[in-house]
Amino acid sequence: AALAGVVEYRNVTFAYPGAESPVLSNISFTARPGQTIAIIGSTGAGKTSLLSLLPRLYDPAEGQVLLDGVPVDRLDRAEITKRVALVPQRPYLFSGSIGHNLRFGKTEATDQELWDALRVAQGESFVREKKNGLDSRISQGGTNVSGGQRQRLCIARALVTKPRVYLFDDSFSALDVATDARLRAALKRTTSDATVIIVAQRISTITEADQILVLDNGRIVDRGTHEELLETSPTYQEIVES
Ligand code: TTP
Ligand code: MG
Repeated sequence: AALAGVVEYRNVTFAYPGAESPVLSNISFTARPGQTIAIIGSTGAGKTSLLSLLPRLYDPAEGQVLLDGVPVDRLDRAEITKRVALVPQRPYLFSGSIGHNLRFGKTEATDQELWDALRVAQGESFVREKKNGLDSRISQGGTNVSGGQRQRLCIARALVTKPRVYLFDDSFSALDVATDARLRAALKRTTSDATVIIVAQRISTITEADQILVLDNGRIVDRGTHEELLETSPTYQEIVES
């Protein structure tokens, strides 16, 4: 199918403009519809940089990033945006109503679609509790919502666009463990045929991933399921124990 959502990184090496050494070296992996791929690694390992190449915030120096078999530099940016939703590590809310913020990627979304997305993102109750619901105002930069509420609104915003591929950059870290678990269970149900790539800090967020990539200093040093990595990966064991 033309809009399947298969993501492939093929021998990708990337350095920021003007930097001497690459932040990503020889990255290869494939993420298919229905799969959850998790990326874990210490701060500065290159997780955010890795995600940024799919929506073409940057282009790699070597290798290729492909979406449904097509190198992304041959796709129109608008086309990528339609298929790929990135929830950034520091998600941005702008001054305006909650509804306005949730419709950022899809202006024609109905209120019902917004509530459906909020329900999955575990954001329904705090928005319902507000006197003006979806019309409640967010202040510039989202300073009048908590970090966890902001993360949930930005996850809902991604859900509204109904993409084929979700990129979550540390999107669950400001949530308590129980909310994190509920949110991911709901996500799994609604995005069961999408491709999901999750960058996470907490091991509990990713134990059920189909594949975990252990990133260290810009390289994938180990890969496997949680159980496999517990057996085989000293780097993973260190993260688990930390
Ligand atoms: P990141 O890709 O931001 O590392 P990370 O996402 O794994 O870290 P964290 O867990 O803290 O979110 O950075 C990798 C390297 O790239 C790091 O040395 C900083 C550098 N970098 C830039 O030079 N410019 C950028 O815009 C970014 C995002 C990172
Ligand atoms: Mg990061």
